[in-house]
Amino acid sequence: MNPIRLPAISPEYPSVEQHSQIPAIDSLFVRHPLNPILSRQDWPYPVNSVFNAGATLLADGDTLLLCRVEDRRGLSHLCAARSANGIDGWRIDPQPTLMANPLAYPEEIWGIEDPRITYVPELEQYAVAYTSYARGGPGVSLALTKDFRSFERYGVIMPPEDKDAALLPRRIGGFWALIHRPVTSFGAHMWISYSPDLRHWGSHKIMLEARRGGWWDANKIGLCSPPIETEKGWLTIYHGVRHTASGSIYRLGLALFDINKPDVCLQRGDSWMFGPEASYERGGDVNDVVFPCGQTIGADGDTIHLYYGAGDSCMAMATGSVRALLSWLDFNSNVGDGNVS
Ligand code: BMA
Repeated sequence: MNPIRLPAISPEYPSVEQHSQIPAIDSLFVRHPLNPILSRQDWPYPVNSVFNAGATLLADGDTLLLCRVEDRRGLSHLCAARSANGIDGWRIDPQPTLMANPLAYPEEIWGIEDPRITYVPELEQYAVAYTSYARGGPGVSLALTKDFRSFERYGVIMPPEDKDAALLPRRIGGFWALIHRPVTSFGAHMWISYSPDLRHWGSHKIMLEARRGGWWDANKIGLCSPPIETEKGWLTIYHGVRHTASGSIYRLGLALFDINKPDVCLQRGDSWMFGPEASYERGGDVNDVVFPCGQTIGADGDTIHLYYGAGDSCMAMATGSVRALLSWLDFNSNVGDGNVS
């Protein structure tokens, strides 16, 4: 029998002096006082809920949220909201921006969900990776757009069961790279796949595994917002799901991947660093869910505006710092033992 390996607390437990420099876990992301920033009451047409929006900064400086909007049949479409400050004064498209089109795309018969937006300089377009939902389960679809008014649809690029996908903003070793979360008999883990043309995908590699047992990310994990490119690597926020007697809890963790080999995990936080606490996160159509699909980075290159769906009902925002997240990871990650599950 193999010896039992206990997860270490930290590679080197910090000294008292170092301790004062470690960002406190509860201050890594600070909720905006105006939360929730968007909900169904704001919508120009009748809907059930507004959540899990992709986010980006537009060329004119506006923040765009491409929201998942669930109608009162229970089916979702995407609708754009634009704001000068990313907090209020939202201008919401008067009609759905991107609707499921099941005649042309039967994989969308039960709607489209959870978009992640990546601006791709080489294409001078935004790539929107979203979940398309049909009888076979959820799959990953892709569309390109210049303006969030017209879209070039690529259809399903990863068959069911797969979701939580985002494109990296540039080629890696000459190939486009897509992070996604297939579910296999082996579990619900994060994978990365490569393509020469955004249509044909291969060289699939596992990036990060769900842990097991009592861990907060024991039952499923998936990418949240698209990774942030930093000089230390791809800084990546992911969600972890823990099943409990009263349902699932969706919380957020942090990992850092090699800039040239994004399937190589350099650091992974042991603890979750943001979880459902506010009333709009603890109660909703689905309780105890924080689910970011996008962020914008401030003009200082450091401030993160993390946009997240709360309780599958509304949109909220929390502010963080790239530097603080990287520094927290330095003291709170264990790649070797962090994968002990
Ligand atoms: C996931 C996705 C998300 C949703 C979350 C919590 O599987 O379907 O859209 O927010 O569950 O219900």
